[in-house]
Parts: sequence; C-alpha cells; structure tokens
Amino acid sequence: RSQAPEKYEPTIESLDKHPLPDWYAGAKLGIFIHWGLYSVPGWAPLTHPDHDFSSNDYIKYDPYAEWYLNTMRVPDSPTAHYHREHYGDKGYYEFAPEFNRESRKWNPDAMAAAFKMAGARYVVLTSKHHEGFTLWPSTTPNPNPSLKPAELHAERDLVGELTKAVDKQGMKMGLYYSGGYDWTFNAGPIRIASDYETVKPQSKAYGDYAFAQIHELIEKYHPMLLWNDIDWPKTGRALQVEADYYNAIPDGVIDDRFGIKHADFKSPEYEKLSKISEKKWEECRGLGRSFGYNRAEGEKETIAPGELIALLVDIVSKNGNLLLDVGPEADGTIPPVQMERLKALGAWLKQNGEAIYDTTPWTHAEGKSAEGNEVRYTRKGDDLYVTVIGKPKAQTLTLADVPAKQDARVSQLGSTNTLTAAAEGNGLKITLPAQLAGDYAYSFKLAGYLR
Ligand code: FUL
Repeated sequence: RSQAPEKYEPTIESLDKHPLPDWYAGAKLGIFIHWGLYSVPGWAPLTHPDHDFSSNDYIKYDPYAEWYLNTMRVPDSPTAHYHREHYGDKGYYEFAPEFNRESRKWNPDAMAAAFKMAGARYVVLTSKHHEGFTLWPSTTPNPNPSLKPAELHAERDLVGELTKAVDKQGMKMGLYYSGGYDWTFNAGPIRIASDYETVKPQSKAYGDYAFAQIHELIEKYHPMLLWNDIDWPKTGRALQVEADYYNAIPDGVIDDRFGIKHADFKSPEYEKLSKISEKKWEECRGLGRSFGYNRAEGEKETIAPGELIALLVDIVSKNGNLLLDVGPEADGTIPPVQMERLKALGAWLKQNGEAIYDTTPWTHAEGKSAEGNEVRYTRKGDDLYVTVIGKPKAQTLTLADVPAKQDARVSQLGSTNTLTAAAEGNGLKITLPAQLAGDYAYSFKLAGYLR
C-alpha cells in the first residue's frame, strides 16, 4: 500500500501515489444505473447478443438502448425504423418533457433499498450520458443554440436525491460522466468504427464545459467513484481534474477511462478476465445486453440467476468487483426481470457473502474438483473459502489443489453443519452433508487453514 501524499499534483507520478481504498477493494458488488432521455423510448434491437464493438454492423444494430439517439440516425437501422413508426419525426430532445413528467413518480429511497437488498455496497449513476442531458440541475451553460435548458437538464435533482438515499442505506455513491462523447457538442452520428474517434468533441468550449461540470459534481455531491467514459477531452485538463478530485475526496476512486495513464481500477465491459489481475478491476455489464432500459428484452436476454452468481464469484476470485447495471424505465421502475435477479443475488449473498465481501484472491482463483465441479477460491486472514459453482455432482468434494492438512475445520456458510475433511493424496477431500443449504453456488469455509 502506498502512502497518500499530503496534496495531489496534476502529474501521473503524484496521482499514482493514491492508495486503493479498502472500502472499494472489499466492496465487490456495485449497481450501475443508466437512466436518461433514452429511457423514454427504451428500445434497441436484439440482433447482436455479443458485444463486438468495432464492426460497422454492430453500430447499426447497437444493442445498447442508451445509444438510441445515435442509432436512430444510422440510415436504415432498426432503431431508425422503430423511431419513425412510434414517434414519426419527433426530435430526440423532445423526450425531455416526458422524462421529467415520468421521473416525478420516482422514489429514490425505494430504489436505494432495492440495491441494498441485492447486496450492493455502492451505486454508480449516469450523471450525463453521451446524449448530453444531465440528471442534475447543472449551472454550466451549454452553448448549443438549438436546445432549451429544459431539454438539457432533469427537472428534479436526480443525482442529489439518489446520493442522499444511497448514503442513508450505508452504501457509497459514485457518478458516471461521459467526458468523451457529448452529442450536444458533436452530434455525429457514429456510423462506422472510424467515427468513434472523430465524434469526440475537442473544442476549447467543450473542454471548459466538461471541466466545469465535473467540478460541479465533485463539489456538490462528493462522489466516491469518478467513473468517466470514452476518454477526457484533450482541452479538459484530465490531470487537473483527477488531482482536484483526490484533494477533495481522498478516499474516492477513479476508473481507467480518462485516457491518461492513471487509474485506481481497470474497467472491462462485457468481458471477463481469465486469471487473477494484480491491478484492481471492475467488470461492468447490464443484466441483459444493454445498459439503458430496453423494453424488447425479457427473460431470455437477461442473465440467469445461477449464471449471475457464478459470474460474481468468478470475478471476485480474480481481484475484481462487479458493477452490475440496471436500466430503469423513465419513471424509475426497475424492470421486473431485472428485479428478480437482484433478489436472487441478494438472497445468495445473505447466505454466502462472507466468502465474497472483504476477501482477497488466494494463490490461484480457479479449480475443479475430482468429481467434476468448478470451484473458485477467496481468502480472508487465515481463512480459505471454496465456492462450488452449481450443485455438487457427488457427496464428496476432492480438491487436488488445496494442500492436505490434518484437522481441517470445514463448514458451509449459512448452515450449522460442520463437515468432515481428510487428506486425499496431496489434496483435500471434503464430505458434504446429504442436504446443502441454498442454491446456485455453495461456499465452504476452511477456518484457519492458511495459518
Ligand atoms: C460504454 C458506453 O458507450 C455505454 O453506453 C455504457 O455507458 C458503458 C458503460 O460504457 O462505453
């Protein structure tokens, strides 16, 4: 652990002295929220189940509903057709009155309670996505002459209200900000992969705007995560932003999407790591294929509870956190298929959370029992945790990669059973009870095993 400096300077060297805060390393689960004007139409095609960002066909059939404004302007895209059919020639920013009307119904305390129930320790909200609409009453003037203030900012202070509700639940609040794209400054559209770069506004006016807005966010809401996206404008003084942020919130964390060489964590998207990463990382993905609300998604497009739990266990064993995204409807309702997943995850964590929260990776993450079960390892102090993915295939669990030890004290989390274990060759063989508590994945504690 590095020693935090007295004051951070706008240099990579100084920023790199920022120690990774324990709260973030131990949190393991955060909830991401993509909420904005795109939540009103709430639609994207289901053509591409995977996320092969660089193909031009992917851009035309983008499964990300929060990209609606872009995709509707790609000629002949399904989103262009959908928009024409449902809204005629209505302009995208004309969704603002409906968004404002609908979001009046939103109950921030109920939303925060749902995330707490799911077992999350932090929340990250899109304060401004690529569309440029802000979820707080920003005081930084937007020079776009074709948009009225009411089309640029939410009527309620959604950022402030959620921050309060999340704090009350004892979770940490973070903010996403799209520094790289702002379609009120450079409207694009992005049609082919080479447009990804050229549609980033780099004017002095935009750099100043982004700089002022992120300082508003820092000063007003004290976000514990500063989650920028798509790089920071070259004119926006990224190093200064990060130094100012740490000086205001020394215990906060910064992602790796500012386009500079400093980050508290890496942020793979719909992409798992295959082994333990020394650098802290955080996987982000939607419960379905999109971050923003997509009304076309249902049961089939949404990750199954067992897969979701296996994903979390896998990520944590490799030094990651999971930033799991929900896409609320315009009125703040979390779609029922997504809510069900949050409940399943919460119930599982209630039973098995000891093997997840505040753990660190062991010497290796993955293993397979002789009986054919996938397992993942974590540790805390002297205790080793083994989590079996899926139902055990036999009444024993033989782990060749857990060094044999006499008098192993093995128990299943969330049950009062003490299990027996014995050396088996160089490994360990655990005998399981006839009935295991719980579902989907089963965590076992080997107390004091690493002493
Ligand atoms: C991406 C964005 O383009 C997506 O819309 C989403 O916000 C994701 C977290 O980052 O790069």
